Amino acid sequence: MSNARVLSLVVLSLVAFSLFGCNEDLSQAALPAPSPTGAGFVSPVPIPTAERTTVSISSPTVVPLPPRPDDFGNYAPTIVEYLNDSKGDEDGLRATLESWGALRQVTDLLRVDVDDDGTGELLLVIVDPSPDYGINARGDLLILDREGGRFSVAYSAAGDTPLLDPVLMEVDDLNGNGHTELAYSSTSCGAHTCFTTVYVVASGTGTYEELTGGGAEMAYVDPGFRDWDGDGIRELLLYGGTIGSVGAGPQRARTEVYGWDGVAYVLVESVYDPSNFLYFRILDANSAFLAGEYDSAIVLYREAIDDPGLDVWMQESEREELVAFSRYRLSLTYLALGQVDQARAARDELLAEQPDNIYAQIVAVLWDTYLREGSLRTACEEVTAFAGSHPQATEVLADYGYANPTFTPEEVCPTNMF
Ligand SMILES: [Ca+2]
Ligand SMILES: [Ca+2]
Ligand SMILES: [Ca+2]
Repeated sequence: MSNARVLSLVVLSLVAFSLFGCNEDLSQAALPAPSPTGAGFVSPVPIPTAERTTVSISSPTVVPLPPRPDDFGNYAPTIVEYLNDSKGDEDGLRATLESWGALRQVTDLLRVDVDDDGTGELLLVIVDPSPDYGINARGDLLILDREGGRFSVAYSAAGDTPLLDPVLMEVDDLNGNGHTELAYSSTSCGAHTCFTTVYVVASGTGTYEELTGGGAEMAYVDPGFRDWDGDGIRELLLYGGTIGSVGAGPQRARTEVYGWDGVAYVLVESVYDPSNFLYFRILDANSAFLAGEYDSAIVLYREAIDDPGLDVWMQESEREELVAFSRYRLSLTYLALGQVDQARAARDELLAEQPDNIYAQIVAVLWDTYLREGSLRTACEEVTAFAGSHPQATEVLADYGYANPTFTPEEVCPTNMF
């Protein structure tokens, strides 16, 4: 078991102890975070903290606790000044921040070695307690380092712009490169939806470089680190993504997996929860088609056509439109595979079953051009031109809410596939 893991057990015990009310000071400090994403990974977190109680910087000097500055931008300088005046009085700092209302969790003030130099830094997650901000509490994550006997801000997550609703997630070697990283999140809420952004920062190298390219964001997310692919190194997983508004359209939750590529955390996989909406069967078929996975696309288009148990979003007329689109796409996909007989059968099925649908005209344009020119690319260009002058062609997939993709004439027959 790694040192960090041992230490994480200490803090878990500490938090559990406070939650059971056995320690008055800690239970008072463990204030509930006013975060709408409070479920899940918010607290407790696996953070090595034992140094907080085992390492003493020096003999503190008793100085008066500073009053809360009016401007949140002055919190950090005031904290640094207090630490220098008091010669590093951590208990006094905790009392100060609690008196300000700036600490939401007992684990929001830690002594932990984030830069791997063998000495603990002070890690603070603070918020502006102004009730004006509510769930969008303005805050910061600070690393205060001490060199030459003086404290200074080694890292500020907020920088010039306050970090909304900050939550510390991890202090650990997350990517297995032998150096410690910090992971934290920030959540901001609009009228309908809260978005959480997760940041990973290389702290053990001392550079405090952000490793996710500006943050990994998702709506209503439950973020955490877990070994997704079984290689022994944890990935960043964001699960959620649904938006709290009817206008958003039909939705399905998804898991986004951010993996370490040796330089940064990059999105390596996006996996949707199963959904019984016909619309999503079409989207999955379209994705398979665009990926050149024609066999999968055929299976999915066929399901969309043949399975009456798939749900429509608003009205039954969607089924008519989406089935016609699927029959057209089935014919196109078989053509892409060079399976002309099956392609013709799909075309004939559409012409026979839904002769009045716009996609009966589109499949006719496709085939007329294909047989005349012998080029699927040219046929696709003709379809694109036709779709550009017939809005019904794109309306079938364009009206599923703002959480879902648009659909353009160029997407009716993706010419660049051929
Ligand atoms: Ca250190
Ligand atoms: Ca690392
Ligand atoms: Ca892994």
